[in-house]
Amino acid sequence: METSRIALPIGTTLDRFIKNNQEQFQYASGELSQLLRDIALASKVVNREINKAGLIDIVGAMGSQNTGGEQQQKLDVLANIRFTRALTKGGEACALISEETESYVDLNNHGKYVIAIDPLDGSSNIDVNVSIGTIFSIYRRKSQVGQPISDRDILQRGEEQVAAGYILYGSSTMLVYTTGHGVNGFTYEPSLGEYFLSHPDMMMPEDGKIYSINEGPAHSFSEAVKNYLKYCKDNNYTARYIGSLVADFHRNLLKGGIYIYPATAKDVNGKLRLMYECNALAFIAEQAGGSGTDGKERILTLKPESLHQRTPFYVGSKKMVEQAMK
Ligand code: AHM
Ligand code: MG
Repeated sequence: METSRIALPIGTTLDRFIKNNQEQFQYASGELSQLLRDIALASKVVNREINKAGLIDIVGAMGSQNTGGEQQQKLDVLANIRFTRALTKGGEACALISEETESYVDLNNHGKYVIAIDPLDGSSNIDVNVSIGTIFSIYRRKSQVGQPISDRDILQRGEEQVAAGYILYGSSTMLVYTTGHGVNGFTYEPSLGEYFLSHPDMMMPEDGKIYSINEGPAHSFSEAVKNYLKYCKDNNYTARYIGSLVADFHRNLLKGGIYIYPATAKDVNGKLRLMYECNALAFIAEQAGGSGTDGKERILTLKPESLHQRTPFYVGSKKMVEQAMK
């Protein structure tokens, strides 16, 4: 059932905002709201740890690798533990898909939701005090509660997300999320330990002039991508690339822009993961008037075949993505 958006003033706490908007959600029984609160709580703990990163022994590599063969940072592992713990205690989720674990983790089999999360994205930026983020997608489980979890629950298309969001640990910490009724951003006030509504009803400019891409491997991009980059330069666009997906996406959401991680000769499906990086951001982009594609198809209609599947990713202002696709 579609209900109209309830406008709340800037400064409204996240808790109140979630509660007041609960009836927009078709299964409004309070569990999704609780899940969002659990994620927000874990993000506060992670935020606290990130802020102490230089002082205690939590910077640097673990000496282990994640499922994609990338070096795990100590904070990657810590953040994964914090989110897993919060979601386990909360009891609303039956399964957790994480960048940091090979297969999904069973949580409470009576939970109605499946969560996909990148607990700490851009973690190679931790040691150098550059913004990093958490990305999450929430799905309704398909099987009956109490039944065994199956691929049907886990490998859902992005268009089946019931909520998605990210936390940006930047010059201030922000939580941005959607439940399919627009996008709202909340800024964390550390002395009060609360998120407050600071960016209501976020809309991405329809067009922009910022392009964000790691051009290092440009020699191995397709001719189409090379042509688009030439177009950006010929039109005096501005290049901005932080190397933290959440931070690059957030800037483009506010200012208008396109983020591209294309296929390369080394990574034929690109680098980013469909289930816990691209789906959430594509959903947010669309809710804010932008779009997200793999170069051929809308990200949200791609059918995941495996948990850690990668995909090329073009996301941002609608007209810029359209131009890139030309
Ligand atoms: P991660 O999940 O291992 O942190 O990798 C994802 C990150 C994104 O945040 C960022 O946009 C991208 O990798 C940067 O990759 P590159 O260094 O190849 O430009
Ligand atoms: Mg990541």
